Amino acid sequence: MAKKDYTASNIQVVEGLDAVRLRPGMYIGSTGVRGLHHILWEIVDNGMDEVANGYGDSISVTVHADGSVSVEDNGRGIPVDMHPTMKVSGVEVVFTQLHAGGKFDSENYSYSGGLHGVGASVTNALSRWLNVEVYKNGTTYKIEFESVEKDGKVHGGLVKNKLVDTKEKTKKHGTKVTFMPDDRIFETTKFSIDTISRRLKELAFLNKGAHITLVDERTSYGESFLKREFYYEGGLIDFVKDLNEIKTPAFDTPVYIEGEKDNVLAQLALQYTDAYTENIFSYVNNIPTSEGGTHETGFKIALTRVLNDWARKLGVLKDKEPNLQGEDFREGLTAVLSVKMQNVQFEGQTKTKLGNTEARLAVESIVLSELNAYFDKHRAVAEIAVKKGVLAAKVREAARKQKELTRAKNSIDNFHTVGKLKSCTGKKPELNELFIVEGDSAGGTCTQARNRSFQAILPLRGKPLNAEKKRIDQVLANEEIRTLISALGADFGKDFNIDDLRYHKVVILSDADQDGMHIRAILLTFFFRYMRELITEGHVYIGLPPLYRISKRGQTEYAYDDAALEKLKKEMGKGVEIQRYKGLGEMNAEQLWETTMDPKTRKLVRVAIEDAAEAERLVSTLMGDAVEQRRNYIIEHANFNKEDTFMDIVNK
Ligand code: TTJ
Repeated sequence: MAKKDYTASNIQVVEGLDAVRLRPGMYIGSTGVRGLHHILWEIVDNGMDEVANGYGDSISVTVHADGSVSVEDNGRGIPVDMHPTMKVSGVEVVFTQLHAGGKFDSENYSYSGGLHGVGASVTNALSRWLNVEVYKNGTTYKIEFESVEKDGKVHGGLVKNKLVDTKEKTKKHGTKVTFMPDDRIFETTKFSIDTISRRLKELAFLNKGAHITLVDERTSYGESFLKREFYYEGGLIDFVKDLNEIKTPAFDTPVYIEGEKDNVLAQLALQYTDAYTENIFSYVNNIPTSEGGTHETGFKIALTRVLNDWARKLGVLKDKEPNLQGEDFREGLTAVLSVKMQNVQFEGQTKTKLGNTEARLAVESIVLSELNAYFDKHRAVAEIAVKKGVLAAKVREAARKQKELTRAKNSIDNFHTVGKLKSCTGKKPELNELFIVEGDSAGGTCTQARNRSFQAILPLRGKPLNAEKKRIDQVLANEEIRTLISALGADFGKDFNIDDLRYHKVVILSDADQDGMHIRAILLTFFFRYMRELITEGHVYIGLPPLYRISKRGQTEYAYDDAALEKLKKEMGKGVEIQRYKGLGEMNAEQLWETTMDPKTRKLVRVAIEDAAEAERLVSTLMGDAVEQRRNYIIEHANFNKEDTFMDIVNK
């Protein structure tokens, strides 16, 4: 950063931001990669807000070669004039006052609420340096902040330069913020292009017409840097189409409605597909609300009412028949709900659940009237939706009967697992591990190899069925699946209760071949669809058996991939004997314990879902009908073991 303007008169120590540096976790959750991206979202969201409010139409994010990032919008520019009570410029207030948000309300020069998070000052506090350029009134203004180290400590927070009129004339208008995340705070300061891309794409869907650009100057192809552009004319309609890309929609164009009530603006796009699950993605002020909340509740209530009314209007439901349940109208539904409002209150474990009661009332009323109006114009769509609901209700009834039947047969809860599950002796679920093993023979070896005080083995015979392609009653009819459900002890679907889980580590152990990969994908799909928390709470793991055994005169090593094999070959020199394992079955109990089951030496991959929309797409791709896409996907991501949005490798 340029230091030329520093003189005693125009530098000043920023106080108050020390609190953020002292306890970063309190403000951004963590100092890992998530926290790192959080300080970027803080800036991006502010620029995006300006665009979303119609004061600009583009925003660009550039990751520079030195690891810093710039975010630029073409909005009005943060105010540069003196704040009436704080006696410093608006820009300074935004970047130095905690809880000041990132924007001002232009009318009364008060902070505008509505944006999530903690404000741009937190990004400033957690950066080595940050500078802001404001283009306004034909002039470029600039202010720079820097953290200064003294005796190994960051001295008094940040040092800032005065806001200066650079005397540079410009026709531009807007705000550009560049910052370097502080490597003394973050475990990593490397921004992920995939993570940024995903968020910018989502923002482009949520704000139709916005031009969003991402440039990565760390990656170049010949002369040009990596560049991605996101722009969707259709907004939420395009979003739903994208989510359903590889599914089979029940009608061509997604339903789209919008409306405003009591200062709550709601936009909604939806489309049914032939899938059996419901996929609702909701947002408040562009922030994903993955735990749902009042706006989602309002939408669901209204959808159920409108469709029940139409079911009667169209004669699909007779007068004396009872109303259908909400869930019946959400089978195979893909919907995106985006709400914009003031004074947002977030609740829930991860603060991603909207709590404002007024949002429920407003969304309910908007959806009631607008969806009715839409169906008046598109009766065929109403009819498809209603008929799907009726079918879903029938299936639900069949599943209930099937479940009761199963329960009756299972008067002892463990009926299905007797003779199959080799349970462990330990009684503490936190310590217990369940290995789901492909095939009876590998299951037998695992049973010999295991430490029975905490490791249980469940061999699966043949392939369990693909949960993605089956209705719930068919899923339940499958013996292998029922065995699995009763072994885990926590029920499934709506009744799934993670507190009853008998094993806190559930390890899928299958061969490193096509078949093994398929079984793994099928099990993951089942968990994703019917026990999602098992994945989101981090209980699901994939065991990594070694691919090679390399031995030489009494010394034995294992390699888990080809690179490791090459390395070992070099290290061990000539005269080594290499055995390639084609499956778990080729290992004896001792080898299996040592390489795959012993917590001290084994490798496990924890299955993680970073992003719900991405995971949804991934699972549909892998397990749905779109054979071509699936093949491509499997080739691209051939081993599930690579670090990727779905998985995250842990060694334990
Ligand atoms: C507020 O009302 C007067 C005119 O300017 C409005 C404002 O604050 N605009 C604004 C802020 N546009 N862009 C920002 C902004 C952009 C980035 C990239 C980062 C931050 C913290 C704010």
